[in-house]
Amino acid sequence: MAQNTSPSRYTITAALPYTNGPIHIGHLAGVYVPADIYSRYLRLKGNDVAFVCGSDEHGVAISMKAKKEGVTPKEIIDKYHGIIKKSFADFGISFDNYSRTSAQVHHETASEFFKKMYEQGDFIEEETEQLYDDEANQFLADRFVIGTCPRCGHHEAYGDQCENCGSSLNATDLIDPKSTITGTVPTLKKTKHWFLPLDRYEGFLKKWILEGHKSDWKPNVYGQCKSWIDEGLKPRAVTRDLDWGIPVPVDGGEGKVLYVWFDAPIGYISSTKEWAEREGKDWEPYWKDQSTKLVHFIGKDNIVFHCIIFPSMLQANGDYILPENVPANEFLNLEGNKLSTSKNWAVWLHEYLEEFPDMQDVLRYALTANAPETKDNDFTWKDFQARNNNELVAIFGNFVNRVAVLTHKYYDGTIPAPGELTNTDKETLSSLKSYPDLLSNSLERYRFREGSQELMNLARLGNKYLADAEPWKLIKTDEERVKTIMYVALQIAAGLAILSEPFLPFTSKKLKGILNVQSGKVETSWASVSSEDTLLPAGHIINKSELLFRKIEDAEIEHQLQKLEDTKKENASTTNSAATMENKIVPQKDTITYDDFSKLDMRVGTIIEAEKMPKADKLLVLKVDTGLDTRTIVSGIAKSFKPEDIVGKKVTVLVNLAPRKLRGVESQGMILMTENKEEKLVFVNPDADGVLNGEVIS
Ligand code: B3M
Ligand code: ZN
Repeated sequence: MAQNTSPSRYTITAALPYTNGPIHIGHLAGVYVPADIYSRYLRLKGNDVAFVCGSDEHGVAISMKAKKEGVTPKEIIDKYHGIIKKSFADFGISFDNYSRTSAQVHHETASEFFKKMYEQGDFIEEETEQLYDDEANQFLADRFVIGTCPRCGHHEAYGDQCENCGSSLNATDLIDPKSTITGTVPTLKKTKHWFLPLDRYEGFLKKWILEGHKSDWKPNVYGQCKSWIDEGLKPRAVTRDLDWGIPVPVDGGEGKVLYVWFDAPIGYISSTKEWAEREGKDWEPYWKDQSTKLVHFIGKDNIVFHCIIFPSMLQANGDYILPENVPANEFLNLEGNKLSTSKNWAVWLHEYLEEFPDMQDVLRYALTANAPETKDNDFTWKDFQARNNNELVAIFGNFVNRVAVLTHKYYDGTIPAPGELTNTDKETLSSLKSYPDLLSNSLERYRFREGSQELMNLARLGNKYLADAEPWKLIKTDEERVKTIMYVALQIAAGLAILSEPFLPFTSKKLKGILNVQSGKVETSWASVSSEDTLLPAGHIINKSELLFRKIEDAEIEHQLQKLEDTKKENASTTNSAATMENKIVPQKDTITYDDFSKLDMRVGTIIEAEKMPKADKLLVLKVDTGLDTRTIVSGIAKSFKPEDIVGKKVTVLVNLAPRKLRGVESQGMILMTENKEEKLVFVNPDADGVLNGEVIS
């Protein structure tokens, strides 16, 4: 299990966030905290690490946001680049470089990359028909078209996806498409694009992923890759008709830009270049030396881009390395619901820090301890409070505080020389020495959650050691023994200071300050914790204790839950008023008395026969068993139901409506209907099985 590998060169990337909004706990938990833990850990082990990221500033998401806010895309990216970059710094995400895809170095790098592939004949060119807005004089990217979903009939499906039924669509499939820019009906216009023929890379991908990474990639990642490859890969367009992005740098590319998913991953390379330039290093070994380990940290929705498309691009280009691993996470939910920027269902990092100042590590810890590594997971404020109060405060903080306070109380802060070690002392110290390997074992397998629990186990070891030894009692009877106990406890505290750094960087720094082991003073590498030499020698003087963590009160948690409740209410009222505005909700009618109501005789019935009314496309003639009798009812539901589908359905019937003739057939009652969210008619259905026909509805 010991990972005594010699230092290596690593290029660690974290997905480039879109600059169309601030970032929230989902981003942190899924990508940036694990990437940061991993990078910090690798550095502590003496590896050569380039941990790079940057803002993803192209693509339709940005132009849409700009249109919505009535500003330029540049204003949008500048605003959110600033906010996002600050959040990362505030939470201690230790990027070696945080760049942006609007940077010149990136435009150049991405253009060169495209040009090289173009010249090598790696693309196919194809003319296709795309939707065009004649009034706005532009082609319509998928998200700029809405229309009716051909699968489910939802009226507001986007050109690339229907959010109602989840189907992925082509803009040209939409029924009654409309441009969201001008509201006009788009026309079809021919346009030329460059495609990356992914089918050419099938053999390479099969060998590299399906044969090469079956056992070391996470099952969710491997599984997604496998199903993409098994389905057969098709050419993907890598250019778009848009005015925001990196201009297509070849003949015929005027007015077109690189597809955002073509340029964004190249952003990792540009960010590395920017960093190397600043540090006086050579960027190339980080991307081209076969011994370099490239690891991409991403969320599960980005798997295909990082495991199939970008590697094919790297492979085509020629001399790049491929990722060694892509430890994608699943999604984090918040209090049982999907995180959503548009619904404001999120804990925004900048807001969190206003309410829990200086408590970055608590969030980092809670998100890691509950990370969505193997399945989607739920963040709850109660769990956050429990992780803090029961683990960070009660175990980690309590232990460290006792050690520091007692060392000052008994020895004015000087570490005492130990006497003879008991078996328990020896076992405790040897257990401490096993922690670097234990943690490495978790971290090298990208099990950050498990790692965070191992770290807490080390704090538990210390806490239990002190609680069992009770130096505060023993000091009255056996001062010599207390020296040994405190000596042992201090070593554990030092071990915690070092090993907690990847997980809790702010706490680690504070604790190193308390123990007076800031860099250079004593050895604080990962390996030092398991070495034969003691971490804190007798005679070393420590500083005064400071509290590492504070308890979180119930009222604080209730306040957060209340905020979420308010969000829910706001969302409900905006959807309601939006629906009323679109005339979906009919205004309430005049008040009636109970007597008026009680005149309605509504019963449960069953449709026993149904047929189309000849020459009427809206009407069905039904025979309904009402429990009282079997009667004929003519119902205007033919557009929503086929006769054969509704025989046997339980329905609600207004039985004492005065009979009237419709197309010569007497209708003796009325079936109650409503509309579902696709504006399709549905029965008002007595849903209890076994309700008898004729049962009165009240
Ligand atoms: N910006 C998508 C996302 O934020 C995209 C990632 C790019 S990584 C090269 O999910
Ligand atoms: Zn649909």
